[in-house]
Amino acid sequence: MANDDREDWNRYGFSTKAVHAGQEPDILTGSVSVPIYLTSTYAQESPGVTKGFEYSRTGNPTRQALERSIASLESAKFGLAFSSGMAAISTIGNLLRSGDRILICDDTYGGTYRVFTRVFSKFSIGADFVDATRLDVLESALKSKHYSFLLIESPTNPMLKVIDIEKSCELAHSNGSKVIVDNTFTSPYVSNPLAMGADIVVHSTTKYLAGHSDIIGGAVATNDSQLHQDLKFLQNAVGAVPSPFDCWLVLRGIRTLALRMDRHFENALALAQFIQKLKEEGRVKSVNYPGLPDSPFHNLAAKQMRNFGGMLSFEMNSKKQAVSFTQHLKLFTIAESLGGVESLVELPAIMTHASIPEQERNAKGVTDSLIRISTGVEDKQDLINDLRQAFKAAS
Ligand code: P1T
Repeated sequence: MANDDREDWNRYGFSTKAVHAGQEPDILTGSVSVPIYLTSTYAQESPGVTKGFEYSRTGNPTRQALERSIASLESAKFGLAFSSGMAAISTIGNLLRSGDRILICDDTYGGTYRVFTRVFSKFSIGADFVDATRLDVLESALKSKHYSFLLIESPTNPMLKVIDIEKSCELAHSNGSKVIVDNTFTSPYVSNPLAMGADIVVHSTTKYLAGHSDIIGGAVATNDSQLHQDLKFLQNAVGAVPSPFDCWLVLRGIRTLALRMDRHFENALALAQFIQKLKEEGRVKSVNYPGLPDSPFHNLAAKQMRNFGGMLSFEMNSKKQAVSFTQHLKLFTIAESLGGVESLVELPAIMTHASIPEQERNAKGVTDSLIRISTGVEDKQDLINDLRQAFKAAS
């Protein structure tokens, strides 16, 4: 199919959309892989007469393909791509004016906490944090002040708490706030927040969407044409856009997203069950994974997620033991980030969430002995064996 032939991909299943939407054969050459348009500018027939593109910060055909793909995966009318997840979040933050406030779920990526408490705060934009897993607490926070936006992650990073997206959206909307859902941890295969009432979905495409730990990128999707116009204006005005090559890498990753997410889940569940047994033996303090039947978030997760995802965290008995455990792992790389084909392990208190003051971290359960795992797509028995030997060596 030629790429000006706008097929309505929404009639198809997720995997079909992931392979085809935005990635139709090139209309000029038939190229089956989306061409990488490495150009900053475009020849104009006469001043102001273009073929739809004038300058690559404003628009680029490879980026446009990615934006169409992301929109289709989130069943959204509009998609926009950015140079990082933080660039996408910061561009959304630029919708706020001095004096406005944003309410954010209290267990959130450290960079999101940092940009609102240390950057947007300089422009008198207020940020408050709330345990949005508790709807009564969320409701009274929403009523206490006017918030332009509620920003939530579900499951949260790194405690894997699940927030009721549909009910949060109802509460926010009835109190005059719009809802942004950071869908990075699940990917659009596992959860579609716009269908649950969210106004904006944001992604760090660095993670599951690209899937191979080789780029930094971000994306936004919405059905609201005013929000889309405002964000598109900011995308060009602020200029935090991805390179065409990075867009192409995300497009390539997206084609196998469904396959990878099924395997990430299968492996994460096996690891969580293994760690749960260690907890029963008293060798681990707690394990956070919504796929475990005794997780307090299990029923809600089963209702609003296609599967329980590839992320889990657990608390060991001491920081020393936690550090030693990570050092003894052979297949899990000690590294920040998540969502790649390879398994990663990290200590949020020292690594991804170090920007959150210690007292606040501890109050959220992000203690020095908390370990977070991003489960890769390796053979699950090899991963379990690796955990077993590292636990033994660290105890
Ligand atoms: O790293 P970047 O592409 O800018 O994305 C930021 C971001 C946004 N939202 C969530 C939920 C995230 O987890 C991240 C980045 N997170 C990590 C690097 C991490 O290891 O948790």
